[in-house]
Amino acid sequence: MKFFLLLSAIGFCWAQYDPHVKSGRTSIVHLFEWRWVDIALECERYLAPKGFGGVQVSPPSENAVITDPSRPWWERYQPVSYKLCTRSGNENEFKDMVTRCNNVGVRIYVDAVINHMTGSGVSAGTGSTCGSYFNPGSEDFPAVPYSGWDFNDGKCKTGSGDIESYNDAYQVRDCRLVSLLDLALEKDYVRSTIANYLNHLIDIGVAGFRIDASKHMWPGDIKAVLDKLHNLNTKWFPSGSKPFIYQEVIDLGGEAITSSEYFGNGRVTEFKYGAKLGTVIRKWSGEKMAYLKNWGEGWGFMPSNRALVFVDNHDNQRGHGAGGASILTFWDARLYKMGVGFMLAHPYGFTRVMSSYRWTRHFVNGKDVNDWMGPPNKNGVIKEVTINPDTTCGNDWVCEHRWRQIRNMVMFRNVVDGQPFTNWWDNGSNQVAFGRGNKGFIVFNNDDSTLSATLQTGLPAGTYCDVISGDKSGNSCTGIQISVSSDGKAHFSISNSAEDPFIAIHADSKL
Ligand code: AAO
Repeated sequence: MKFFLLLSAIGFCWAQYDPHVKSGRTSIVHLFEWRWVDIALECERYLAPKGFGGVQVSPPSENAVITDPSRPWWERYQPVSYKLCTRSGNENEFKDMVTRCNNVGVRIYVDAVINHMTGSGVSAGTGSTCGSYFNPGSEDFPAVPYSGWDFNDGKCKTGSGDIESYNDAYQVRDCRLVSLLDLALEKDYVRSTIANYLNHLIDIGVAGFRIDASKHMWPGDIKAVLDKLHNLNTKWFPSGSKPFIYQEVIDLGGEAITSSEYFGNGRVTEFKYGAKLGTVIRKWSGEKMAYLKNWGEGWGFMPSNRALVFVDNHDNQRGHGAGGASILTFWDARLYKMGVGFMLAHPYGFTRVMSSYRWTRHFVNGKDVNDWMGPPNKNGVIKEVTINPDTTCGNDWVCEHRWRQIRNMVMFRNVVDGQPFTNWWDNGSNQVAFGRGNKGFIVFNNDDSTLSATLQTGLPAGTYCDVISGDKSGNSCTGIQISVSSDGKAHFSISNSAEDPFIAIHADSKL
């Protein structure tokens, strides 16, 4: 029996649900559209010292260069080959990034675009990030190579060849997503070609994959590809480790396809999480923070150990994908910090922090017509992520992960890792608090009046620094100080007009 338990424990740790982050680290960050050289530096100068577990990088595979509109961010979701050659950098730069990040214990997860190639309407030629020829009209991608035989045209039954209804699982998997040429993943040649691409990345040292548009592939076809994958590179990972897999499936309910169909392959993105959390923190639809008491499975979310969670992602922060207007982003910084703070304090799911760039929004009838705008660039070349004297980023990189409140909550999550959800308190409205065993405690005031309460924190007696209003610095706090008495209780006072109306303390912020 004991032997069996040991085997199943190993089975879990070595499996596709495990992110393979360094022990004690619990979150990853999506460095959207960053160059590989900047990510390598960020791993060394910031992510490792601040306790981040890993980075999701933008698709590294060669893509079509889109000129109308001019170089949108979404051109990277239109592959023309699997050469590691994009605006973020070339193969040598990619390898250097993976090596340097792994050497400081920060993992790299690749956004793998394997459901499709470019849009059918993109013009043929060598307008690609590495100069490879391709012809969407004749479905010819010689740099892979793929030809007409490798696409799903025969299987799709809609008149347009595109997905016309999300209520029909066959259309969603066999037809084209917004006219993107749909690969025939039932073919062994296609499966092997994709597996070769992913194995190349695994051998370089990546720790896993976000599988883009997973909803648009049959779970069995994804499994057939995963079954061909190598174990992770033993230079950095225990032998027998499988790549971490998280599949992008948007399931807000009410469609033919559900997230649970994909659990066998790995984790799945839980899109209900950000949509609901945004609604609660914005206080829309009669929602209040008091209702978060049973957040997680209690809200109809997937099992925690299958969920990849986030407040916003690169799509829904600009109106693409799903979630709608409730999604919190850096544009609503005050509410956003509370949302990310709540996510990182709460035990549910494996957490991903978003790191964005600023663009010029222009709303016409409620829609941002500039939702396509690519990263900060000069003549199309992505700009360097510069670091200001106050540690924030320049050149229009937002770097939410460097905001004190978010960076410190990433550390909070590391400190409370494995501790139970405890000592919930609420005022029946939008003042709530909870602890994580005897390691951490967090209090929110999202009401229109001051919070003043003496609460059981579960923490040992002592003086703690609030990591939201400041940091612990030597033997003092740069922000608010909280005294926990010998019975574990502490008094909290949070004005509803505070810059950040929440307070968080943990074992490592104790003086
Ligand atoms: C671009 C152009 C297109 C052009 C195409 C080809 O914009 O006009 O036809 O090139 O030339 C990204 C961009 C796309 C871009 C594409 C390729 O977002 O605009 O197209 O690159 O360059 C669906 C998918 C999901 C996908 C999401 C955007 O299921 O997989 O659309 N996300 C990933 C990436 C994304 C990328 C791709 C996939 C493609 O993260 O960046 O696209 O590689 C429903 C469905 C969802 C569906 C949404 C949007 O959602 O459930 O599955 O997502 O619709 O179509 C309520 C519902 C909710 C519903 C939502 C919206 O909230 O509850 O379920 O409304 O209707």
